[in-house]
Amino acid sequence: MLEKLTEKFSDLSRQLSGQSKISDKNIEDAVNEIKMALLDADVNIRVVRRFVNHTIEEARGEKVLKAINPGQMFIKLVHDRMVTLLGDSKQDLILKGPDTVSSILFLGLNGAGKTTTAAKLAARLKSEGRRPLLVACDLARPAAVQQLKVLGEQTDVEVYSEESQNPVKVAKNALKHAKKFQFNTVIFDTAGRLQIDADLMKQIKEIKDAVKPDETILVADAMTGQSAVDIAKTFDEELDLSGVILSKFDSDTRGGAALSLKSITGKAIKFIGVGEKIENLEPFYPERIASRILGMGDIVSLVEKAQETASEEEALQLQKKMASATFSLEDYLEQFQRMRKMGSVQSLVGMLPGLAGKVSEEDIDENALKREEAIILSMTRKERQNHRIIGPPRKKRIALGSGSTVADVNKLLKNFEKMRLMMKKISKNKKYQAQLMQQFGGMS
Ligand SMILES: Nc1nc2c(ncn2[C@@H]2O[C@H](COP(=O)(O)OP(=O)(O)OP(=O)(O)O)[C@@H](O)[C@H]2O)c(=O)[nH]1
Ligand SMILES: [Mg+2]
Repeated sequence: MLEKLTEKFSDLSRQLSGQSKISDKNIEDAVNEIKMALLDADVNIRVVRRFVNHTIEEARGEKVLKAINPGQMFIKLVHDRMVTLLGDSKQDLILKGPDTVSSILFLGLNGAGKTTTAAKLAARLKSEGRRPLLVACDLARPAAVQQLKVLGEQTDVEVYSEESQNPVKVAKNALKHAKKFQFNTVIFDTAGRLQIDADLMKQIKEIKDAVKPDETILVADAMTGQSAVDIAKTFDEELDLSGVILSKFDSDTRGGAALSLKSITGKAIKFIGVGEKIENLEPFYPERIASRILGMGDIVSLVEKAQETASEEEALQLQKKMASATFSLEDYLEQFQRMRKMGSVQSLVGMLPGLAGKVSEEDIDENALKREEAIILSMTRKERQNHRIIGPPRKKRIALGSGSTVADVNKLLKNFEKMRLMMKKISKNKKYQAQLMQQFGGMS
């Protein structure tokens, strides 16, 4: 997913993050590289220009915090702009309450992934407690109804179909069926065409007028880059989309569609398809994608932390501690309690350069973190400040106090020790960051 784009941006972030001074010339060079990377990713040229201009402007106006080097600050700025490009925040489907029938109309070109995505979404909504009904309105392709039925069986979602050549009629009857049998979310799968044509538009308009959907969703193939955006624009002008699902995001190495779509069409990407399986549909989180692209979620949170919670002095001290391996369990505890306050489950580890993108929020086991916290809380202050004094009797006491085992305590101490060493090496030698963190990522 987005391998090519990520590779370029991660390289750039790595170069920049080591820079202690940022001059106009640096900025210009970096911005030029960003420009090339975005164009290479098939991002719309207007979007690229705007991105570049804004970044330069902001970089010059930015107040640099003492605790963060200017390179890191600049990356944060690029990250934020990228989040904006991707659509700011996650956008949910807007459906009615469970006692009323909501409807979702799927449309898009041939082979974009409508039918598969309809089934994926139905399965997802079902797991969230809604009662979905899939409707086969693609009567153009003989096998289409059958395809949906198979998917319906797989997901245990009922499929409404009729022996008819009139999709509008099928759609209307499906709504009646839904009311009668208490389905509350009706998803209409429609026929695609090889390209946008008047016939296709007319047919979908008729269906749309008949069902008055709560959501009109375009399914577009992410791999087609800018042409996915052009398609979205045309469909939106004709049919007023409420959102887009980018399918085949797993196979998209460049990311041009995702990065251009919001600015060009004003429509949000609500989900991404990340594989052929039913469960391969994910909400679209601009923040996570941007962090992944930059490979620098770490620096972003470091800067955010410095800006939002810790004072500049505190952050500086923390960095020094990391560098000299005097970072104690007490600091560790304080850090992740602070993170929790900020509503993020990302552990301190996730803040370290090179690990970003490798650890997603889903990977972090919240329970494991709570266990760790319980263990550290069972230590005395002295033990937290110097974990080396913790011998077998202390371990036993800590295990008892935290409802864990001596093995758990050992594991925590071992991991902490490794992390400290790693922090020291990393802070000293930025070149090896990625490499080291790779090892570290495989440790737990
Ligand atoms: N890798 C990957 N493949 C996908 C994804 N979504 C759909 N596909 C595949 O794309 C192909 C076309 O999917 P369909 O759901 O049949 O597409 P459609 O838009 O309904 O096609 P028509 O009904 O013919 O217009 C299938 O082989 C799917 O398995 C995705 O997110 N990732
Ligand atoms: Mg189909």
